[in-house]
Amino acid sequence: MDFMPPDQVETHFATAVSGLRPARTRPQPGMIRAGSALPAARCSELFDAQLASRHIDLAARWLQSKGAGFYTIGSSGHEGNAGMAAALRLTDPALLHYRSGAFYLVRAGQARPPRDGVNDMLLGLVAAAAEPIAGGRHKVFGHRQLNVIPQTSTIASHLPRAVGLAFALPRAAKLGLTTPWAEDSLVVCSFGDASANHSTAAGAINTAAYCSYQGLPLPLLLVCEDNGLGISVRTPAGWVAAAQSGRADLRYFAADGSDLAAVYDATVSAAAWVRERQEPAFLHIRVVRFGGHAGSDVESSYRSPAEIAADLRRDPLLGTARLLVEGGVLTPAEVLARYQASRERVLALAAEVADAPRLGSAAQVMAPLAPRRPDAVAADATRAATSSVRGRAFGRRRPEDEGLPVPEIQYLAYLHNAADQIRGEAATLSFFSRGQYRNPMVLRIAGLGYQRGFGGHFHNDNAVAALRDIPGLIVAVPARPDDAAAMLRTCLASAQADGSVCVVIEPIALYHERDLHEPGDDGWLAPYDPPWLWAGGQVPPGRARVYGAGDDLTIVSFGNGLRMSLRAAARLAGDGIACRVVDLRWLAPLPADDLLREASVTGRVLIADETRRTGGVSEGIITALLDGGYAGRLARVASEDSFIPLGSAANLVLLSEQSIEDAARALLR
Ligand SMILES: Cc1ncc(C[n+]2csc(CCOP(=O)(O)OP(=O)(O)O)c2C)c(N)n1
Ligand SMILES: [Mg+2]
Repeated sequence: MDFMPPDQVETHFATAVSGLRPARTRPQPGMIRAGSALPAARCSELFDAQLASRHIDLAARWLQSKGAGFYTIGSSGHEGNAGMAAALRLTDPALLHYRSGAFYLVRAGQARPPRDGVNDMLLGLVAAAAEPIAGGRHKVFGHRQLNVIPQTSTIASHLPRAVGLAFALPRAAKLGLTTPWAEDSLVVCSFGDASANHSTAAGAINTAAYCSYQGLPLPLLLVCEDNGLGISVRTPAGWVAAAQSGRADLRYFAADGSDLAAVYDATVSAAAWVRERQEPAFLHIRVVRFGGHAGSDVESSYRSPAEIAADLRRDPLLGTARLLVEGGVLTPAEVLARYQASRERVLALAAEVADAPRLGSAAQVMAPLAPRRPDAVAADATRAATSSVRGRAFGRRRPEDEGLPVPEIQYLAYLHNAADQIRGEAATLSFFSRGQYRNPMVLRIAGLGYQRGFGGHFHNDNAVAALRDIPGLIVAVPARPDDAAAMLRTCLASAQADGSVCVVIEPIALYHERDLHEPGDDGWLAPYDPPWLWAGGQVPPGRARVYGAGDDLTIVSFGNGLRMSLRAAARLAGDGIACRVVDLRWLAPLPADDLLREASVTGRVLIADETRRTGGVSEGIITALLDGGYAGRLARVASEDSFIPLGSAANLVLLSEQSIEDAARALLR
C-alpha cells in the first residue's frame, strides 16, 4: 500500500532509540524507575497506546490524502496523556482536549471487556455512521461506557460544563439523587495552553476556585496540556505556570509530558488531592506539538527549522522508549519492532475503514437533534394532576419543586454572555452523542421591552434571533399568566421526556399588568389552576392560542404584542371590524399549522411583532405563511432596527398599539 514515507519525527525516533542503553542501576523489581509508582508492565502497555495514537495521526493524513478522511488535528507530542488516563479511574467523567488520542486509547483498554479504541478513532476520522459517539457528525472524543463526554471544538467551552459536573456530583450525593457516576468520582477536564487564556476558561477556573473558597466540594482536575502554541501564536514562556500556580483554592501540579512516569506520578498526586479533599487542582503538563496544528497548517511559515527540530528531543514516545530500555523491559530493537508493528496495524485498519458507510440522509443526520414525544411530554406535564391529592394543593410537594434546577438570566440582553454555552454546548450535546448524553434544561429569561420602572436597552432588549436559529431549541414566550405556568410545566416535561433545551422568555412588562381594556377590569389576571385542572390546560409546544373569531382580519402576535393587539382589536370592533388575534406562544418551533389555519379564515393577516424588523420574528412568520401556501393579504408592524433608548424615547422605536391599529385599518382599506 502507498502509505506515507517516514517523516522527520519518525526518523529522529528511530535514530535516538537505537542509541538507548539499559541503566546501570535498576529500579525496584516491577517498577519502571526508582522513585516512580509506575509499574514496568503498565508502562509497556501505555507505550502501546502512545504508539497507536501517534499512528492514528499518520493515518488521519493518509486518509485525507485519499479523500476518505476529514480531520487531521492530531495528538502527536501529547501522548504523555496516556499516563494521566492510567492514573485515573475509568469511572471518572472526562471532558477532553482534542489531542487526547492516547488518553482515549488507555481508557478504552480499561473497559471490561476492553474496547478497540483505535477503531473508534479511525471511524471518527472518516465520519463513519458507525462511529460510537457522534455517529459521523463530528470527530470528537467520547464514549458512554468510557465516561468520556464529548466536547465541541470551541476552545475552552467544555470547562464550564466540567465545573458544573464537578459541582453536581457531590451535590447529587448530598441530595440522595442517583447519577450515572460513582460517588467518589472526580471530573477531569483537559485543554491547551492558549485555551487557558480564553475568558470562558478564566471564568470556569475562577468559579472552581470560588466554590472551593467557600468550602463547597468540587472534585475537579483541570489539566493544561501546554505545547507553547495556539495554532501559530506563541504562549509566552512560563506564562501558564505564572498564571495558574500559587492560586488560593486551586492547587497546582506540574509534570514533563515527555516523561510518562512523571505524568503518571503527578496525576496520581493531583487525583488524590482532588478526590480526598474534594477540592479542584490544576495539573500543568508541558508537551510538544508535532506536525503543526493540523494537516492544513504550514508550521514552517512561523517556526524556524531549528525550533521545530529542537522539539524532537522531547518526543514522548522517545521518553517512554527510554524508560523501557533503561528499565530493562525492552531492547532498542524491540522498541523499534513494536513501533513498526503498531504502524502497520493502524494503517491497515485505516485502509479498512476508508469506505465505511457515512450518514446518508438529512433525516439521519438530524435524528438526535430534537426527539419529540408529545405524548410523553403531555403525560409528564400533567403528572401532578393525577398524583396530587384533590383538595390539597399539590399534595405534599409542588411538581416545580421536584429538584430540577431552573437557571435564570436576569434580562434578555444578558443572554449573549451565555449564548456559547446554550448554542455550542447545551444544544449540541445530544447531536454529537447520538442522544447518549443529553442536556435537559429549562432556562428562564425575563425579557422584552416596555418596562416602565427600569429603562434603557439592557433592561428592555427585544432581540431573539440568537435563539431562534439554534437547531432543536424550544423558545416559549408566555404572554398571559394562565399560559405562563402551563408552558413552564410543558418545558420542564419536554426537558425530562425529550432532553430538550428550552428557553422561556417572560415579558417583564406584563408581570405588573392586571387589566386588559379598562383600569380595574382584571382582564390580565388568571388564577393558578389546581393540579387536577392541568390536563385541560396543557400547552403542547408549537400550539398557538386564538382570541376571538372575527372574519375580517387575523392579527398574529405574541408577548407584549398580544395585549396591545387585543386592545387594538377591541377598538377596531367598535368600528365594525371583526378580528381574531393569534398568540403564537412558541417562537420555536413556530405554530405553523395554527397560523396557517387562522390566516386562511380571513385572508388578511397583520403581524404585530415587538422584535426588530430585521432578524425579528415577523420574518419567520411571513416565511411560514408563504411556505404553507398562504396567498392572502399580508402586512406587518415591528419594532425599529434600533437598540432601545432610555426613558420615553423607547416608545419611538418600539411597536405600539396605535401602529397596530393604523396598520389594521390600512390593510382593510
Ligand atoms: C472560540 C474559538 N476561537 C478560535 C478557535 C480556533 N482554534 C482552534 S484550536 C485553537 C488554538 C488552541 O490552542 P491551545 O489551546 O494551546 O491548544 P493546542 O491546539 O495547542 O493543543 C484555536 C484558536 C476555536 N476553536 N474556538
Ligand atoms: Mg497549545
